[in-house]
Amino acid sequence: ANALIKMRTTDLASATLVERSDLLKRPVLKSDEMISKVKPIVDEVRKRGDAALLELTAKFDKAKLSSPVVLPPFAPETMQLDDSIRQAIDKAYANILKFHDAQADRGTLVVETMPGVVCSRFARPIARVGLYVPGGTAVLPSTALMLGIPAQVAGCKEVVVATPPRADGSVSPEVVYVAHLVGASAILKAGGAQAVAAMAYGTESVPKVDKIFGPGNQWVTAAKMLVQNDTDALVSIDMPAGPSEVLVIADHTANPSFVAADLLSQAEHGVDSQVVLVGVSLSSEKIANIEREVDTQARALSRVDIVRQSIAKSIIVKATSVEEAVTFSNDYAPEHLILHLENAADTVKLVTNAGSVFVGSYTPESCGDYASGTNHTLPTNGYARQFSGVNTQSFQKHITCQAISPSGLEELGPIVATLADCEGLDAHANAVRIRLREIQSMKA
Ligand code: HSO
Ligand code: ZN
Repeated sequence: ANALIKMRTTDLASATLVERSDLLKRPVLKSDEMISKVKPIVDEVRKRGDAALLELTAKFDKAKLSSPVVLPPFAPETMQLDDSIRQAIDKAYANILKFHDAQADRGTLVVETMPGVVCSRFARPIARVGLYVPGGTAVLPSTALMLGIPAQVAGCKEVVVATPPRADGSVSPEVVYVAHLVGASAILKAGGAQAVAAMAYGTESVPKVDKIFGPGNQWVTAAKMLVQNDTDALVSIDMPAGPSEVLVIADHTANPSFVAADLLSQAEHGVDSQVVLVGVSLSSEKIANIEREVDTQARALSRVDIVRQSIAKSIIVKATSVEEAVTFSNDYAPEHLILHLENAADTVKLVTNAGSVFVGSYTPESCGDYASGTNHTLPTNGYARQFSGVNTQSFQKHITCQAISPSGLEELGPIVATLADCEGLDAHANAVRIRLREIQSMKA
């Protein structure tokens, strides 16, 4: 227990291509194996509904419930909080609401592609959404805010907040309070694959949803992947989620204790969390200072046992320029990128892959995790290459629309008929020509 809490160090300059690509890898996720483990659970809930859900909740969460669902208005005694906590939640709610309200697509995009051919596009809310709020080693009311607020702003009709109950059958008052703030239509007292299945298929008491959001352990992630592929469930998911991660880029101006604190704030999430420090021409003295800070600060944390394991899997990478460091970061595509750099603001333009960026030494990731306004449900495991973090538009979908006038059809119709002929689709061509003839006869 007295071993140093220390990251492994590698030099980019001397790393081979194979070593470099190893550095970019995350601790392995065994998704196939997990999917076969969650399948029986998902099938049970699908077949036997509430009865299976209640049995599984008794088994996994040790909670004996008479009903898995709580409907609003939520009883005041179930959301009693210290004033300081309630005020902090209220402030976080206001900031997150402000940023996510600004993201809502409320307008209609209109383009007249040819005279008389008007194409448009507008957004509508996804009607029914399920928000998974993890329980387990930490209760995360912040996740309820991050998922509930964009759902509220988008105008989703049915918002189910799922979270594993405590052994006494209750839900943490913080989560109930947030569910109340965001106008949730139900709290589902269930966790894991069983909660995902209940929301994907619906049960006697749980409403079926159209899209499932939220982070979770391997069971939750595997269940989300499974139901998303079932055409009977007809449900989508926000993104494939993996263990949380951060990449910090630091130069000679960085404060070693801030850097260490940022690395540890991510490392405490779970034993699978990965943190990476990319140093830009750091002296060995500076690296030693950061390492000393990591060790000292880690020992004072209540979750030191988790941190010991995640830090052991983490790395320090030595780079010789900001460009080299950012190129490495872009290849890694981190969930969170923190820039402890002299020219942090200027460096943002070089970033091509990251879930969320934290600029300068006074911008800890913790602020984005809780209350600055940005969302903390972000792509992990390298998925920042092609996914955005959860945002208001994750709760909307776009509908396109068109309206063509007779003179517009005179222009466009022959083009369409030619293309339909070319594909051998006579009925398509007819749908145009029948109208063009009508237009001609009206003119005659
Ligand atoms: N860093 C986590 C979010 C979180 N942190 C919740 C604290 N509570 C994943 O982005
Ligand atoms: Zn966090």
